[in-house]
Amino acid sequence: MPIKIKKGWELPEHRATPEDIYMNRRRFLAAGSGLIAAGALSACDGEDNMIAAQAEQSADPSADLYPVPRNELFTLDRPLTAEEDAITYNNYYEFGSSKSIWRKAQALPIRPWTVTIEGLVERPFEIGIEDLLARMPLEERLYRHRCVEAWAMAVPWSGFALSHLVDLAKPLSSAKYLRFVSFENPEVADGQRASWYPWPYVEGLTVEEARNDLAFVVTGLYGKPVPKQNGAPLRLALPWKYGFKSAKGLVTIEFTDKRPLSFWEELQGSEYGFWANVNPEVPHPRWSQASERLLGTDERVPTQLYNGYGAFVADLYKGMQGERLYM
Ligand SMILES: Nc1nc2c(c(=O)[nH]1)N[C@H]1C(S)=C(S)[C@@H](COP(=O)(O)O)O[C@H]1N2
Ligand SMILES: [Mo]
Repeated sequence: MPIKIKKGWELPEHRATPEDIYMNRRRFLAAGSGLIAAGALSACDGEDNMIAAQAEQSADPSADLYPVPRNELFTLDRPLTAEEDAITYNNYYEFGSSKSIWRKAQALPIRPWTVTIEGLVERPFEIGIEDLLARMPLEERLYRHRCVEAWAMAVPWSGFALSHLVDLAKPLSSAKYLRFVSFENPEVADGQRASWYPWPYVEGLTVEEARNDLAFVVTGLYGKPVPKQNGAPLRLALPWKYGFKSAKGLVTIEFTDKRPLSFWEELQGSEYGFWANVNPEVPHPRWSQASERLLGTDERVPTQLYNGYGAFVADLYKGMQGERLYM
């Protein structure tokens, strides 16, 4: 790695708690009293943007699909994170390296949105987001989320099991991996004008991981379409892995026989690998992974192996001693 690039998540993350979460709180609550207020409050401060963001969410053509039935198989060991925290504290480097990108993310056009399925499949195809939503069995799941930076949340995602999308894609038996590619649009995403990042954002899974019950494609959050800052219209939720694996704003899924090189692995392979399974006993080279900070309350709780999801996924990694499974 010739150059060492400072990433947001290299900063001590307690310093990154954005004051604006608290500053936005009052107006956020006011927004609940009716979107009619949005017009009346159009003076240009950030708090009004929150109202605008919520208006966009309810203008989302998929809004009528939500809420969807909850799958009770997935339970939590902690309270849900407050919605306002989960949707105003984000990682989305396309829009910058700070946690406060939710305003900027509103610039991303999410309709029309086409997903391309390509590579080692019976027949490559493109599918529009509306069509995809209509074909997939939508459900809600309460999942924990553990960022490699050691903050964590617990949220109700809506979406569908990734295995359904794998079935739709009909991969050939030669396909061993899925390569997920996020949108590329530097005109609206100014983080993508920074040329030292290997855009677009790429992530990967084995086909076996993608077929695991836990692997989830997200289309909604808190019973509504997923906000742009959280990855609309389509992102992953892989709760046993560090958060960077759960790529947002997906436009392409390629089936391949080569292990994909992910965005962070390409930037800093000594610190961010392919497997990235959560393990409190394997520290990041520059910080401990033993505990995590809950968004909103700032409570510190112990981190669990596979983020507590070992019963679902531990078998995937049996007998893989040679691999760097936990970073
Ligand atoms: N395309 C894209 N996907 C991404 C990221 C990103 O920068 N770009 N950040 C990742 C990281 S590090 C985390 S922790 C989660 C954050 O998801 P959230 O903002 O919904 O909590 O998104 C992941 N997906
Ligand atoms: Mo993360």
